[in-house]
Amino acid sequence: LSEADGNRLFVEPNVAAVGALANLVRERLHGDVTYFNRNLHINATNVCEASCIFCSFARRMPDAGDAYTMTLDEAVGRVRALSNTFVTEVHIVNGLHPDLPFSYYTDLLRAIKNERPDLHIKGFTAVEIHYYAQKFGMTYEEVLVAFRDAGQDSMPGGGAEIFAPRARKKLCPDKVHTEGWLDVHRTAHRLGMHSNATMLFGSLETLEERVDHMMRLRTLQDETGGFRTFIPLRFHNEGNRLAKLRSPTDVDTLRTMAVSRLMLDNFGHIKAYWPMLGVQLAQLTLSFGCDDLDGTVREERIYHMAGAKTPQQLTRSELVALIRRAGRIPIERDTLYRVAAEA
Ligand code: V47
Repeated sequence: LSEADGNRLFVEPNVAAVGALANLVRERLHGDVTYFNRNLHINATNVCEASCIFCSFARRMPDAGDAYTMTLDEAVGRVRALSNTFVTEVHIVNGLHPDLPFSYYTDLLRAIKNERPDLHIKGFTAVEIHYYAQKFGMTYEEVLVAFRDAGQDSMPGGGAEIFAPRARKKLCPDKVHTEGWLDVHRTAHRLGMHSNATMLFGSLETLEERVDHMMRLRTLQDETGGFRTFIPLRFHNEGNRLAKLRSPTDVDTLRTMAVSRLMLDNFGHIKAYWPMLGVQLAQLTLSFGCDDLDGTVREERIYHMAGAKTPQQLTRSELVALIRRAGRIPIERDTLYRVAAEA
């Protein structure tokens, strides 16, 4: 599909038809299968130098009342607490802390691997990699190789926001620019690492800028083939400087999922990240192009601080039941979509 086709899909009045087209592609690729995993999230610090106007999680100053930075022991304690629990993945995303040494991150990776060698570490967004490269005078490759050697297995898709310069300048003026974000992922793919990509939708971007975002990802994926999953992230408006904007409607959300599935023909998976959607809407997305619900999650901070009313975690049996109720077949996967256990 061309960029013009993408724009047309966003304004086509018959949203059900757009959804049906996306469902066709989704079922061609995955049949009724819907993936989920058992994972945990660690946000080791909320101290962040960046001033993204949509963010409710970051604290600019390390001494702000509710700023926190976990000690290595505290962070590893999150993993240790699950030593008798089946989990396959830890998702690590942190603020851009101005004072932590490079060794904080490599020690964190090593300590988690040491505690649970079987756990896949999907950690550090392109924004973080770019920040450390600048701060410590390293190339993207040097940071990624050091992290990989310390235990990083793949990269999450965060920090992409909206690539179009007009919107990006407003949303996140002082974090990695579009070319940098793409180049970190290009480098990771070259080193043999897989990664995901996100899009923050429904704040102040235009519909054309959403399509532009997808086109840029599709082009890089044609070049490298290293992306696993695309995750459209629905904007939440509480506790940030965009509080006067409404969050996107459910219909807009379903349409955005569907257009993503249709435009990103070279992405294997479209993920409906349930903590930001709510369970019922997440179920509906499974007929609008999505084939993955992420995981059990446990303790999510970024969305809950922005007003998400979803639970902090879902159990495996809750995930299985909600996928079955949506008429799909649940498959528990690992991060790389290998079957971890059949539900
Ligand atoms: O990059 C921050 C987003 C992202 C808000 O790779 C917001 O599997 C909406 O990237 N409203 C981080 N969104 C989370 C993320 C992610 C999540 C789940 C799975 C994966 C994966 C990646 O959260 C940020 C930003 O785009 N975000 N604040 C907000 N108020």
